[in-house]
Amino acid sequence: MIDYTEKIPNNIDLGRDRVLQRALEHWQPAYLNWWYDMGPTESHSYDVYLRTAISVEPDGWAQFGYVKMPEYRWGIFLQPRDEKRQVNFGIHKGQPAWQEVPGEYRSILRRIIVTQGDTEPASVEQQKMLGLSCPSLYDLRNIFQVNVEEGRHLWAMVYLLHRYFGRDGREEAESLLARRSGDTDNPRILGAFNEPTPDWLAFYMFTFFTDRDGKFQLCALAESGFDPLSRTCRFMLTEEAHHMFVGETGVGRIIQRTCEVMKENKIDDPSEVRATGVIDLQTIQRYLNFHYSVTLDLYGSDVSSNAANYFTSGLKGRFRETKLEDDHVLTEAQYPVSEIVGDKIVTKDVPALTALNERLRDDYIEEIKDGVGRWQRVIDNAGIPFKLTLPHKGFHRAIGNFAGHFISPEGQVLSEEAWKKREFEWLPSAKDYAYVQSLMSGRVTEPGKFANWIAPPIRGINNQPMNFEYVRFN
Ligand code: BYC
Repeated sequence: MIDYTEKIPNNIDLGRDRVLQRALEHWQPAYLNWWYDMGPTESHSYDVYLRTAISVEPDGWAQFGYVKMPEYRWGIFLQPRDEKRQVNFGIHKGQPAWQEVPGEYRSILRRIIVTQGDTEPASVEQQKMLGLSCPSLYDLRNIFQVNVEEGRHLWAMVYLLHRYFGRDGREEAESLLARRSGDTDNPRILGAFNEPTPDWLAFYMFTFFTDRDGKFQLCALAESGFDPLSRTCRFMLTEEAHHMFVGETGVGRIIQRTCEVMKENKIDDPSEVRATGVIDLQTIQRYLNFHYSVTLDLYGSDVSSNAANYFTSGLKGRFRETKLEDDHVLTEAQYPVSEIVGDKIVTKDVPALTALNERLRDDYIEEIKDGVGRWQRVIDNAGIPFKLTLPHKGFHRAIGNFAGHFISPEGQVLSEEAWKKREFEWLPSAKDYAYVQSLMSGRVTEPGKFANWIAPPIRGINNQPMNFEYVRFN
């Protein structure tokens, strides 16, 4: 059980490490200032029906109740230690898992933790304004839950920086509160975290596609030989599942509502569909293309010596590393990656060690396919002949072998001119964004009511009725 009477709730016996406790208590007000400044707009006095972790045990960690978000009990929770755990891959395979940072890997480990940590506040910043246009109290509560948990994930990484990296860790922790999503002078580290999330369709796409990158990266870090990182990520993963649920069901409910309206009115022309105040399936496809492609970039270059180093040193594993049946060293293995030769996409084998980013991206794509298949079923069940498709892996990429090339969603290599001509058949245009945002000009706050462009969920949060007052505005 977690003791919530402490200033910083934790299950790491923080009270016994005065230096660390003081450092974190010093960071805490800076974090709160950041939250007041960059957290959800106008939300500080709302009572929100949130879930809070009360223990790290798998079956009993969630407690629901009304909380004012600035009073949310952000804290430090690690999965319990397994004394027998080893480094399970790379050149240190078989050694006991590290409880302290191995000196020779200090700087790369810090870099991984900082990159991970940086995404968490970034996503809160990206979503800052969305509460003002929520489609229901249910959805408003869900975005707030996602936001406070991203805040906690920042705490998770800041704990590691403070506890294991001394002064430069403390400096990095401060920088995590100083960078800003989309800022020209001091942006967030990774590309997708500087893109705006301007509306709720973008938010649901983000939580479906980009939070799932979070899941896969956390799974890879949960395999780390640096045990505190592994234990932290394992607990973070339990929170991540809800974020992807919000994204998948959010997009699914938008699709469902569109299909209902198309059927009712016997229409399929996008402009007629728009005239009824819902989002046409073509626009949903363009948003999908955008969020999928910018998220694929988050896995880094297809061939990466950084990724090989992370693995060989035992710092970052593969997805489900310990379940894989091979030598976990990969000095001999090969892995296929794509590249462009002339006007063709060709596949060639490269040393598997250098292709670990690509491999994780491929694991991710498999899971994405299933989710998109579930959206497709909503359309099929309505009897509408429309196919949602995942664009080719090389479409609209800015990192890796496809960067600088112009690939169509079907996977043809085009000239820049030919691609640009069709860009807004494939990606949302300013007009698409303007239309989607025109539907979301105000918020729906009556309990049990939903905006016209989205279907209600199947059930409420924590089995509450649909007309439950998930947020009280005071
Ligand atoms: N944007 O060797 P490469 C989440 C840089 S999401 C900008 O391929 P590497 C969440 C790279 O830094 C998960 N720059 O890179 C989701 C490098 O720079 P230098 C976040 C990029 O290191 C929703 C250069 O390009 N966690 O949790 O193999 C809501 C060469 O690249 C990008 C992590 O990412 C980019 N997209 O791979 C909230 C895990 N990609 O050295 C939260 C930690 C690459 O030339 N991060 N670059 O200056 C990592 O493991 C790795 O840093 C990456 C990149 C997989 C991201």
